[in-house]
Amino acid sequence: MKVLQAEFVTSATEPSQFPAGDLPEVAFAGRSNVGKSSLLNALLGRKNLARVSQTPGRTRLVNFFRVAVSDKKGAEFMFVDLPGYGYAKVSKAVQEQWGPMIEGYLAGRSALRGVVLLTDVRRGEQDEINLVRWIGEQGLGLIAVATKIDKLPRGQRVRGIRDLETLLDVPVIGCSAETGEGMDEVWKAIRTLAPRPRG
Ligand SMILES: Nc1nc2c(ncn2[C@@H]2O[C@H](COP(=O)(O)OP(=O)(O)O)[C@@H](O)[C@H]2O)c(=O)[nH]1
Ligand SMILES: [Mg+2]
Repeated sequence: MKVLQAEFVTSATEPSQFPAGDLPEVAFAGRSNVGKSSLLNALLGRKNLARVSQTPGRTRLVNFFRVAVSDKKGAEFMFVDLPGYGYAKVSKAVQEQWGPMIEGYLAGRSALRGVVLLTDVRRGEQDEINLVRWIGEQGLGLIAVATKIDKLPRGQRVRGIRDLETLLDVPVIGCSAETGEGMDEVWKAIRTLAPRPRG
């Protein structure tokens, strides 16, 4: 499989600005700074299509990217980079505005097939446990990913991923946007997710 095309479509701060939704969508969700934009870039083989920020909590927009991959039939879909949650330095008012926006998108978007939920392999908290459950209840597919595994010494990675699987009670794919580890596995999961309507 090859990525034939990856292009930025639009940024939205509210649902009225979302694009038509005529392509199957895969959303990337997770705490601020967990590596959502980096994973998206790594999957697409692009350096800075989704902006990677040095300052956590910066992206307040829902960013849409049109993606085409080579396939027997050919396939097109939309990747959606969601604003991160849970960054303490962002004012409470802003956080309270984010939550409903993201929740509204995830709950109401009919083009949405599933969510890639990112958790730092060294963290994983109640927020992620709640999200896993909630995403399931929404009839959405879930791909749970442990990010930044390059930050763990090799000997601790399998254990780190297993611990996260135990915590979240779902299979977890270990990833590094830095080294490219796990990208094939995530792609495979996305490809099985994308054609299926939400149930
Ligand atoms: N070592 C390492 N750093 C990463 C990885 N993914 C992201 N980062 C770094 O983590 C920071 C936040 O990344 P970003 O993609 O902007 O996170 P986002 O806020 O979830 O979109 C940046 O400094 C990235 O360079 C990874 O797999 N390994
Ligand atoms: Mg980002």
